[in-house]
Amino acid sequence: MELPSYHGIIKNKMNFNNTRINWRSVHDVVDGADKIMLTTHENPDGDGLGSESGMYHHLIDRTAEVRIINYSPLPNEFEYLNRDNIFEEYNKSEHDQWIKNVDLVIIFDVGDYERIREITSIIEKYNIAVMNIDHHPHPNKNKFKYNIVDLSAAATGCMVFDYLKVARSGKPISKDSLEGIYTATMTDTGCFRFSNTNNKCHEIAIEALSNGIETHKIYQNIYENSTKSRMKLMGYLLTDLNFEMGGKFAWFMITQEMMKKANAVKSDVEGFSDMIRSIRGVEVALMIFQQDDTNCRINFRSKGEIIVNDIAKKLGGGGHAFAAGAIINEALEKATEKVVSLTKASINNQLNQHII
Ligand SMILES: [Mn+2]
Repeated sequence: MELPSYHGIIKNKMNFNNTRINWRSVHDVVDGADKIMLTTHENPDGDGLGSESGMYHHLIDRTAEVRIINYSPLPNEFEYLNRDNIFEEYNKSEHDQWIKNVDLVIIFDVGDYERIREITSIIEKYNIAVMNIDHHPHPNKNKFKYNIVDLSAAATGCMVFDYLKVARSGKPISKDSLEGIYTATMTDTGCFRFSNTNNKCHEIAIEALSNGIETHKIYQNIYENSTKSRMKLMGYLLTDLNFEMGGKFAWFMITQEMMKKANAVKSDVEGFSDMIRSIRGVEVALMIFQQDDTNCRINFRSKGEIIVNDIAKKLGGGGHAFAAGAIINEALEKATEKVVSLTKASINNQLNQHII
């Protein structure tokens, strides 16, 4: 049954699904838990990791047991958030024993619940209460006991900031927490450049700087840490860029062969679609990444005129209006054909509507 659209607390299911969030009620739930696990999606980004770290450093002083357990390992560029070795990579035999007695799992920035991968099995097996804190759209009918969604938040980290303002009732947010929250905000706004950047993002930046956080070092850790392989790969894709629709639509492929030639790994692929979107005249950038012979990951970035998440949704994925993605279970050629023609049709459609 679909829940009514006014949300709030419905029976014992909390559902702030893009409605005004009562952080006090959220706090009551979190504060009532003695054993909390924090997690985020596979291939985690600065927002997921920063949100976890922001929340962790708050909870560690007040919750009996709290751990961050992620499906994927911590990417190198975020190692600075891991001074206290707070990030653990999920391992069934090592973690399930602990997870099964957890009171509350908080998932950050997940977009789609399935993106915590295998961790869903243990959660469901022991029927553990899950809180979703996210700025991606979720249906009202979802697997979360507590669904806390704010689509207007530039980053999930901004929601953690909101939460801590209430949860700490006036006590300042710690420097360690702010480092995570700043990381989340900076990365999800493309360093305060994207259209989602709002006052709160800059308030977070001010608070981080006031607390002595060296924001330029965070930037350097994440963005001036490119591997040589990544640069090589960039060279390959730049020589093979495709422009369509008078240059409004740019797309490129990353094949397994290119990966091999560049000696690149998965994490080297991040950020390319943002880069291609930055080209003058390009409204939509699309990456098609051949993960293996039967499987491609696609990634859309839009400058803000063209909505791209409905194309991603059609292909079984999702995301934000202007930044979305999907996995297509097809070989590269077929996947490319499909996604390029769908995207062209969608852009055409939207441009025609704009004219009228
Ligand atoms: Mn995010």
